[in-house]
Amino acid sequence: EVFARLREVGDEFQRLQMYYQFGIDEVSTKIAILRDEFATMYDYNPIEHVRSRLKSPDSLLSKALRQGVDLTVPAIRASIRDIAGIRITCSFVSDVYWIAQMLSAQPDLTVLTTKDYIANPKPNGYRSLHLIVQVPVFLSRHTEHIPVELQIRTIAMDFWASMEHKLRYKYSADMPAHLRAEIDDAARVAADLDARMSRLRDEVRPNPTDDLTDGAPGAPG
Ligand code: 0O2
Repeated sequence: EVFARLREVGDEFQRLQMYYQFGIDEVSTKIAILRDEFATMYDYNPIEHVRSRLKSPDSLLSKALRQGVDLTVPAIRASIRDIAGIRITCSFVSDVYWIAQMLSAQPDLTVLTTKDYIANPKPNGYRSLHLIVQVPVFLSRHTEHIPVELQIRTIAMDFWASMEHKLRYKYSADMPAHLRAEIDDAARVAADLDARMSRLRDEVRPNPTDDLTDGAPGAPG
């Protein structure tokens, strides 16, 4: 009896993983299309790297336990929105908003939440634009609506976040004060670098993505 139940749960989780991978595949294709179209039409690439990941069963389980979510597939699906994650890295801040706007405007994507940690950085200096978008995945017998977490950021934001993540992981709760101060300072330097790079780029040539996001909500001036 117990064995049969365990097997059932195992199968359910495997199916869950597959659906979320399909969600990643759908949104990744959209990103690749925008990237290729832009490279062809404007000889300009607003996207530097794209990386995707499916949350591992271990980290899914520990997040569910941490948040007091019932350990059932429906409860996990309803409460944990970053099972599928895609991180997009751009050169310039304006490109970050451009990608977000292009994806949000697609009729089959529904934006569930937006967290703009660029306009409002976290207290530790973390900057990034986070969107949870829901994409339909058409299967043989039914349609699944899959949430995908997008983290869109510049190279400088990404560099800072990966360093901060490593240090936080290494020191967990007791980060020495001088490291905390270094991280704060590095966040300021990264934000300054983004501002300088945007100014330099504007000198070289107007960015094609600027025209397309002119007057868009959330797009910087
Ligand atoms: P991992 O290992 O990267 O997946 P929650 O998703 O519930 O934890 P919240 O507030 O709903 O938290 O989500 P939020 O603030 O949008 O952030 C979720 C993800 O953003 C994190 O996932 C990190 O990847 C990244 N992030 C957020 N804040 C920071 C930060 O201060 N430093 C760094 N380096 N990354 C950050 P996970 O699941 O925490 O980690």
